[in-house]
Parts: sequence; C-alpha cells; structure tokens
Amino acid sequence: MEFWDEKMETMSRDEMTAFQGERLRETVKYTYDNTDFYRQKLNDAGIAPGDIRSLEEITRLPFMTKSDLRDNYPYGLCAIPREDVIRVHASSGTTGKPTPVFYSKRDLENWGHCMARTFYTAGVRKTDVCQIALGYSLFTGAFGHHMGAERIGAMVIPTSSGHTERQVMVIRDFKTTVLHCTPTYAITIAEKMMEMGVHRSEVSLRLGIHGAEPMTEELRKEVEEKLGSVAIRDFGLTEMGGPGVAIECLEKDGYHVNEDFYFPEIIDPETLTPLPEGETGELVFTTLQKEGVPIIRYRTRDITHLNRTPCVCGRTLIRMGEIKGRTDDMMIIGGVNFFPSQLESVLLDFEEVAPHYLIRLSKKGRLDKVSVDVETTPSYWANRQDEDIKSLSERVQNRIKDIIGFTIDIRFVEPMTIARSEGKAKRVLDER
Ligand code: DLL
Repeated sequence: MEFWDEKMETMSRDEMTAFQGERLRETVKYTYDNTDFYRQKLNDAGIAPGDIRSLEEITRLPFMTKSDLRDNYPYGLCAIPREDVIRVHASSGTTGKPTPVFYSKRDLENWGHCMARTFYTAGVRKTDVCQIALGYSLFTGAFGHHMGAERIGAMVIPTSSGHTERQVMVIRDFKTTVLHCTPTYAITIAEKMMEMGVHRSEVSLRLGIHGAEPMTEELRKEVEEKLGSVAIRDFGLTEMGGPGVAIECLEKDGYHVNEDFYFPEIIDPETLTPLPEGETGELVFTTLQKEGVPIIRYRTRDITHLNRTPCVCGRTLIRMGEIKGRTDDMMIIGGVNFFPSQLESVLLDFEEVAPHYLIRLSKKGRLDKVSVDVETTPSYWANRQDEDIKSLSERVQNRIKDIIGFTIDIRFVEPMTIARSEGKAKRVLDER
C-alpha cells in the first residue's frame, strides 16, 4: 500500500476527530477575529467563538449559502490583507457576478498538497505524463490539477480545454498516460480520436481523472471503453478552493474526502438538521485550514451520503457517495422528483444510445413538460428503420417509467447534432 500522506490518510477515527475539533476551534476564532461578516453572523446567533469547544458543537454554527458569497462580493469574506493574497479564482456562476476565492501562500501550498494526495490516491505517479485538458482561467480545475500533478513530479502538459484535434495529437505524440478533464469532454476527445482515425490502442492513456460534473457509472463505462483507460472521479468546488476535496481510489467505492482540510456533514435540506451517517442529504463543508477565505458550514446543494468505514485500500478518510444531483437541478414531473443523472443512467444502459442527450423543459398550458433529445450511436442510426426507432423509443420510455416513475417524450436525433462539451456539459435546456 502506498500513500502520499500516510499519517493523515490512515489516522484512527478518534485521532481525526480530535484533530478536526482543534482545527474547528481555531477556524471559528480566526474567522471571528478577521472578518466582519462572521463576527456579525456569530453575534447574531448569540455565539462567542470560545463557545465552540469540540467538533460536535459545529451544529450550533449558522450555515452559509451562495448568496452570502454573492452579497459580500468581491472582498467581503477575505480574511487576510490584500497584499497577502497571491492568487484568485472564481466560480463562473450561471447568473451575475462570479464568486471569488482568495489564496494566501499557505492556502496554495495546502491546495497543492491536497491535489497531490488525491492524485496519488487515484494512482498518478512520477512516471506519468499528465495532460490537463481543463480550462486555465478563473476556473479552479486546471490550476488545481496542474499543481497536483507537478507536485507528484509527473510531466505536466497544460493543453487547457478546447482545440480537440490538438488534444488528440498531443495524447498520441507525447504519449499522455493520464488525462485530466470533465467526463463529457473525455467523450468529446474520444469521438475526435475516432474521427481522426486514432485507435485507442495507438495511445498510452491508462488513467483519466474526471470531475467538475457528474459521471454516472454508465457514463464512466463509456469513457473507459472509448479511451481504453480507467476513469476516476474527482470532486471539489470553488468555495472550498477547487478540486482536491475528494477523489476515488482505484476501488471506485466512494470518494475519499480530505477531511483534515474540508469537514463534511450531511443535512436535511428542508429542516437543516444533520442526518445520521449513511443517509442521503445535502452536503455541507467547513474549511479547517484556510487563511484567505475560510468558510463555515457551506451548503453545497450537492446530494450524497457519507460513510466512515475504512476502505479496503487502507485509507480511513471518510468516504462520500456518488453525487446524485444538486438540489437546484432537481426536477419534479407529475409529482416525481428526479435528477438528470438518473435519466442518464437509464438512457446509457441501452447500447443503441450514445452519451449525448439534452433534457428540455417547456410549458404546456400551465403544466411543466419534460422531453429529452437523445443521439443514437452512429452505426445504429445509419442502419435504422423507422420501426426500429419507434420500438427503441418505447423500450426506453418503459424503462424510464419503471425505474424513475414517469412518462417522458423521447426524440432520437441524428448523431453529432447535440452540442459537444469542452468542460461542464449543459444537460438541461429550460424553455419555459
Ligand atoms: O468544478 C471544481 C473541480 C474542478 C472539481 C475539476 C473537479 C475537477 P465549481 O465550478 O465551483 O468547481 O463547481 C462545483 O460542481 O458543487 C458539484 O455540483 C459539481 N461537481 C464537481 N465535481 C463533481 C463530481 C469545480 N465529481 C460543483 N461529481 C459542485 C458530480 C461534481 N458533481
């Protein structure tokens, strides 16, 4: 067994809890002393920083949401003097202003450490050639991955995202072994390889580290088959500093959370009460070692569960389940709640279906209507008869009805007509 940071990755539960408790105490005091926002928030909640003495007492602290970040744009949550900030990243934000995160020198060191630890967990080694096909920008993805691979001592190729033909050329010519990109961009790259006549046996890819958006097991299978490599999920969010929060090991049995830096909780998103271990709810994070923008009890909107049983890989770090969706992505059709990823799982289970789909939300009278445009594989499309499409639609519709519980209109469309992703795919089009 090999670890990047054996002590922290294999610590006993009691030791970890004590460590986290200590860090939490310091974080609460630090934020109180260094930001008006937290001082006000704790004062409003009637809590003095010294009241928080152990990890369990975290539940007394108020939550934070995206709007707290937005309302304090740009510097309001920054706990260090401007001249001690050495980097800024920001989440793109679908609407309005980005939410920035400021890094001190130590924050960048810790982030690099977390990134290296996660990649090492996924099997990246010094001998690897890592191609970073994530966008180098305010987005945290590329810079985080870049630092992690570099710290391991691998060879880093910063291709950024886009220019897909060039990505393929680089993969082939530089003998890339690890591809870092979103899962949907991995599919786009794989398709481009086929189009350029580059067979997966001609490339050296052995590992893909794919995050920033969901990758269902069915999509993972597609990525692995098309690229001939093992696909590992990694997870993070700008508010915590970016990727490096959690990653799967090669067992693919949950994400190992860097819980000595990012303390996770699961709450009921309606009542906001903490849920017992194993139950599914909204993921909440508290930073335990941040200087620039420390964050207490941030509601991520991501839906998952936690598991403290040690992994067979030897790590004792708490594990997080697959992200089922986001509370803000949940759709309610005919009284049934569902997430896009549930639909993806059903669709991609059909071998005739390609991993390209677009969920459309529209209005029919006063009712919300959902339909989905789906591509079939090019070979199926080329040889299809009208009856085939009709029967395929019925089979897919029935499976969706059985598994998710509602009827949805399915429209099979010509291959290559749904926009290809170079980063986070847009899976839902709201036409209401
Ligand atoms: O996406 C950071 C990142 C970059 C993670 C590269 C991994 C790799 P944001 O743009 O702030 O940060 O988006 C964060 O993306 O709250 C989740 O909803 C979603 N997300 C990130 N990783 C995963 C994943 C980056 N592995 C938001 N599975 C999060 C599902 C993910 N969703």
